[in-house]
Amino acid sequence: MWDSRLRVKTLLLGASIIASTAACGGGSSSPAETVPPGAFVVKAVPTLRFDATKYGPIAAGEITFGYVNEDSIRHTLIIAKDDQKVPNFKLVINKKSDVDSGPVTLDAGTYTLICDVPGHNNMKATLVVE
Ligand SMILES: [Cu+2]
Repeated sequence: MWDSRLRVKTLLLGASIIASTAACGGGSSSPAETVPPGAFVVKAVPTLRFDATKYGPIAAGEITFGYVNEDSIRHTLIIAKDDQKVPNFKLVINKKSDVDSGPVTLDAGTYTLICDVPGHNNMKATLVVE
């Protein structure tokens, strides 16, 4: 009894060390990454779609995007306006339940969300920022 409880405690301690080590890694491909609080969430869903065709309106300024993979293959998220990619922003989710997130500053306007994986041309959505 005493012995088995000790073993459970040891296991829990080990698990928390692994979790905190993963968090410190900060890699965007870490499976431990979760959507930050307050993030604007976009999901990739079967088959080759975002979870909406139109997002927003959301407020202009710095926006943290969270990208969640509810599909089973690699997807990316980039943002374009007038056929120009918004620089320094790309989220990548490689497999089911993967999450990536990151900030981007957007002025008011109408943007297009795109997955640029070859063959995923269908993954386009409108984002309205105001
Ligand atoms: Cu895709």
